[in-house]
Amino acid sequence: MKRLIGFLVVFIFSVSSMAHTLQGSTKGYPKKVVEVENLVNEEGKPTKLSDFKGKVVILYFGFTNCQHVCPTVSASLKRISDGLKDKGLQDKFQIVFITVDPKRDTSEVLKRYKESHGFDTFTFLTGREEDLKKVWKAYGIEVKEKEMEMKHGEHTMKHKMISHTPVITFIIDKDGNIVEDYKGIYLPEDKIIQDIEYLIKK
Ligand SMILES: [Cu+2]
Repeated sequence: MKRLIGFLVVFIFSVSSMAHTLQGSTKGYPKKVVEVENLVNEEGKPTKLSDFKGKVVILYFGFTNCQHVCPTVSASLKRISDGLKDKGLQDKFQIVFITVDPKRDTSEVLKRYKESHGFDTFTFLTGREEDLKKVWKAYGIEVKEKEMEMKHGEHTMKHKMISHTPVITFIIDKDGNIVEDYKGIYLPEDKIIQDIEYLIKK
């Protein structure tokens, strides 16, 4: 009887740890990540995605001057980060932001951005436009720059607007495979926390 109970406990435990299904879009995954070349982080230190091997990585693209989309995603990821920290998993994951605006998002700007928002579990990557273009393309991120005329009183000023589509957040497992993505601005935070906790413990 004892052996049977022991067996059942092990059985139920292994079934329950296997039972989690990733809740994002898994079509076309798992897929090995495309490595980034010649990028630096907010400290100006050369950084590659493989530096985070052994951790679950949340990868997304944006720019610090973005008015609506990126701040919404970043705030969501910060709450996800806090949720994972509450579970004691602060050393097991890494959030990676890659800029789509290398002209303005220098390491110094990114460092200030990181510190002023308390994004301590984030790293912010930038580099030369020619290197970033390859990365955007590999991840299907379309970046467009357009000039917009805006009226300020009697003056008309030209503003550079960057638009980036689609908004996509990639989840990368400990071995460097993209296993799923979440599209759109409003991330299902609880689901992502569950997915990442599962991938960390897997
Ligand atoms: Cu944005």
